[in-house]
Amino acid sequence: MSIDYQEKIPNNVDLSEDRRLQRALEKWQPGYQQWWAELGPEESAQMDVYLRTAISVDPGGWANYGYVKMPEYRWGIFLSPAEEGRLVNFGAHKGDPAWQEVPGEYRAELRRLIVTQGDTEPASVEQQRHLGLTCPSLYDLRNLFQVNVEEGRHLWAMVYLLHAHFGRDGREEAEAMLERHSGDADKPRILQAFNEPTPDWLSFFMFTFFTDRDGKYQLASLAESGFDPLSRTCRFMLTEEAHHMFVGETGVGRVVQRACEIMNEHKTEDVRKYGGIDLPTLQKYLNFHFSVSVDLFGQELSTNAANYYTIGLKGRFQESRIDDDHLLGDNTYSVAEIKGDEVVFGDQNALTAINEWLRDDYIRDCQRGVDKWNKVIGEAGIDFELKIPHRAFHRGIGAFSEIKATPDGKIITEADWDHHHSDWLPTAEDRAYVSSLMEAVTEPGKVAGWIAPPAKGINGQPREFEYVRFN
Ligand code: BYC
Repeated sequence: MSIDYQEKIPNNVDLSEDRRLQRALEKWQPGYQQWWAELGPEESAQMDVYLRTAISVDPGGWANYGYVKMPEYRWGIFLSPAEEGRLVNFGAHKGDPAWQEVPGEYRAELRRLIVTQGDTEPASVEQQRHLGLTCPSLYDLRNLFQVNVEEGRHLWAMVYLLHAHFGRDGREEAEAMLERHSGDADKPRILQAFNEPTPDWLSFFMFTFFTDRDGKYQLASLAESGFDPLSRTCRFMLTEEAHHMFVGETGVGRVVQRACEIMNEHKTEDVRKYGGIDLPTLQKYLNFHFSVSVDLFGQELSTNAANYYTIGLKGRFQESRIDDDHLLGDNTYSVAEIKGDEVVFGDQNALTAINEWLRDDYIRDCQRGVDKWNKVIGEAGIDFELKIPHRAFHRGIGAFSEIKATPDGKIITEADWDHHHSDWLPTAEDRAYVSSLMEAVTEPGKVAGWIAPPAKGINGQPREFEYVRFN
């Protein structure tokens, strides 16, 4: 399925056959471009960036690499190929043909899911807009920009659904995507993690590891949707998302590696003295980004989530691979809750526990990445283990937002929390230290002293390739 690049809006949905829709999207396009110019990557308009662009949605061979000025990036609408005879595969409509149009009775729920998903995409671009000025290498700068243009495209993906399937209120929602802004006092982004600043590159790598991974799990659940256009859109988005998590995993991995090198070279734990980021500081950043990201799965017990499932709009991760009836009427699921001053697990109705189920899948996936970082530490012969904090730690959503807990999951008093939280979360001083390391390194092949060089270049290019030209 090739993509039509002759069109003003590249697409593989035969946009030119639907003049009204095409005109509506072409009307939205200048607002998007203006938003990119104002709130996209700072001072980047003149740069030539070695980016990949989708040229087809077929597996393998979809990406084309070349220099692009970001304002000229060909943002467009790409859906994975339709699966003939696809059925709704869970909930009350299980076995019905998947919907090609919005089922009228579920319009509000569907719109809400699409708007929440869409809102995160431009939010992340806004959060990361200053980072280019302090890139640790051209390789990293290019990766940041690749992530940014793809998040921009993910906004297009959701705006297309709103325009194509929700009429006037869809168009209004599409406008509102460009009116809310990350951290804005009056019109903030919808989910809290997307209102937190991403002030430095360590935060960026943690964000792409932990928060983009929430994106993976949410998109995978929406890819199961009985609403076929949403499913197809999300399936293609997932192929792009994989690179973002690669950036996070290898980014943090390289910071870990550099810390270990400094420790071994100088036989010291005082990594900061030699311009690195010490492992305890990495642990604090990890604690912060993990806890903010697990909030994104919603409440442990959610009637919203049960409803989305029952009406066939949002499934579980890899729904069809799960061996059960895909209705979940009588099933139970083990959910963490507070009993007295302890966190215990108890069986709950599986339908209302869908958010927690997805959170569990997510936590297991995070652990796999953290294990890789620990392998780097182990291989350096250093006795230290990075740990994912307990799900009760530092929560803003759900049952645990009512209490204070240690990273091990022990419930503590407010006074104990006040006394200890600076041991667990980055302090102003930690952030100031990390921020003091952020200075742009823009000579091809050179890398800042706080991070190890990447294992290899992009698309078979050498590490010293000029991934960004400043002009
Ligand atoms: N912040 O019943 P509950 C990505 C609200 S990231 C603020 O548990 P539900 C990306 C909730 O709205 C993926 N409010 O909620 C990553 C509800 O409000 P009402 C984004 C929150 O609906 C990196 C109330 O609390 N995609 O793609 O089951 C870079 C009760 O909660 C939050 C999606 O999120 C929160 N964290 O679950 C770029 C998928 N959590 O009804 C991109 C679509 C809950 O009382 N969204 N609330 O007014 C959803 O599926 C659901 O909205 C959620 C929440 C899973 C987020």
